Amino acid sequence: MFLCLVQELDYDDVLELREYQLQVRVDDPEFFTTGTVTIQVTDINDNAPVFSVNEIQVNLTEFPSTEPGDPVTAFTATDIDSGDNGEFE
Ligand SMILES: [Ca+2]
Ligand SMILES: [Ca+2]
Repeated sequence: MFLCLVQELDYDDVLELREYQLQVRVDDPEFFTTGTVTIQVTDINDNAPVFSVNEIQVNLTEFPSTEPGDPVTAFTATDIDSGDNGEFE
């Protein structure tokens, strides 16, 4: 006996389940037994991090109004993968 997937699994889709519990049953002519199959979907690193904005323009004044080490700008990025798969630098 075996189970097979009928559709793709997507851990990162909030509309999809991350755990499935299936009740299974086997019969012979006189008896049967039942069991539970629990399937847990695990995340993989299948999404790239994305910037909060696609382009940043910065105007800086030349030295000596600015110096090496001065902050230039700040930006953020996110990654919808979970745990280590959602880490970036
Ligand atoms: Ca993922
Ligand atoms: Ca990722």
